[in-house]
Amino acid sequence: MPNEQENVQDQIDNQKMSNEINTIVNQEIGKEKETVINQDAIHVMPQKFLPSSPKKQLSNKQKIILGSIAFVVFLLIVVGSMLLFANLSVSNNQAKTDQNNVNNQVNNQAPGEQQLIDNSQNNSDSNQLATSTATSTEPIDNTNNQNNNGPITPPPPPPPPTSNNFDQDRDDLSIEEELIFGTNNNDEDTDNDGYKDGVEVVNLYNPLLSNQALIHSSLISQFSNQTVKYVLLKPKNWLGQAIEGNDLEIMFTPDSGTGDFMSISAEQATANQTLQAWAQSKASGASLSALTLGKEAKITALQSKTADTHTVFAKVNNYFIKFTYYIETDGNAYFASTYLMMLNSFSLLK
Ligand SMILES: [Ca+2]
Ligand SMILES: [Ca+2]
Ligand SMILES: [Ca+2]
Repeated sequence: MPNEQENVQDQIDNQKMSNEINTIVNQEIGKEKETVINQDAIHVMPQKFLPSSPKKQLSNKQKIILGSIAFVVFLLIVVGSMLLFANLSVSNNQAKTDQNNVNNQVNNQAPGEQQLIDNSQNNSDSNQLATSTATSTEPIDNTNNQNNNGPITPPPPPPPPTSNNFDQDRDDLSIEEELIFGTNNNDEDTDNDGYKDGVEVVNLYNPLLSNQALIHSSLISQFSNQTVKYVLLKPKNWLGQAIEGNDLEIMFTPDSGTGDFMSISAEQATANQTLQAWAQSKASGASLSALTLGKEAKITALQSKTADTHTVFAKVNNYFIKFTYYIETDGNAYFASTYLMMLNSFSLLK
C-alpha cells in the first residue's frame, strides 16, 4: 500500500511538474508568437485619419481671469479713443478761433489803413506821389485816408525794387525812364543840384540841368487835344495818337517793348451826372479818393483817383476824362514817374 501511495504521489508530482513545464513552454511560445505578430502588424495610420487630440478645457477660474483682462483692455481702448477725439475737437475749435480772430483783425482794419498798406506795396507810385507833393505847395487831400476808429498804424517801409536792374540808384526812375530823360542809371542826382532825378521829373524839372523846366528839355514834347482842349507833356519819342481817328480816345505808347501804355478817354459831360458818379461807374467798383490833376493848370473841379493812382478821373471843360496807366502783366510799373509827370503837366487849352 505504501508503495501504491508513493506511486500515486509521484504521478501527481510528475503531472504538476509537467503542467508547469507546459505552462512555461506555452508562455515562451506565446511571447514568440506575439513578437512575430507585432512585427507583421506594424501599420501607421495617416495623421489625417487620427482623431485630433482633445483641447484642453479651461477651468472656470481661468475663464474669469481671461474675461477680466479682455474687459480691462476694452475699457482702455474706449477711454483712449474718447480722449483722442476730445483733444482733436479742442484743437479744431482753437484753430477756428484763431482764424476768426485773424479775420476780425482784417475786417476791423480801417479802410484808410488798408489803403496805406496797398499803396506801400505798390512799387513806387505812392512814394513818388508823396515825394512830388513834398516839394509842391499844393497838398494832397488825404481826408479819405483818415481813420475815424483810431490811430492809423504807420505803413511799413517800402519794399525793395523787384530786381536790381529796375531802379538800382533808387532815384524813382526805372532804367527805361533813365533812358527817356537821358539821366545816369548809376547816379541818383545826375545834375548834382541836390534833387533826385525822379523827383525832378515828377515836378516838371529837367534832371539834366539845374533849375530848368522840363518843358525846355529836347527829350520832351507837348501833346495837345483840340477837341477836348487839353495839353500835357510826354516823352518826345512816345507816340500820342487818336484811336481810330476819334480825338476822344488818345493812346500814348512808349518806344520801349515793355508793353505798358497810357490812355486818355473823354466823354461828353451831362448836366444830370456828377464827375464822382461818372467816375464810380467807370472804376469797376474800385474805391476812389481825391487827387490834384494838372498842378500847372490849377484845375479846381473835383478829381479822383483809384487806390493805385493808375486811373484818374477829372472834369475838363465839358468833358469827363479818364486817364489810365496800363501796366503789362509782369506787374512792374516801368513808367510810374513818367505817368506822374504827365498828370502834373496836364493843363487846359485856352
Ligand atoms: Ca533810377
Ligand atoms: Ca539816375
Ligand atoms: Ca538833380
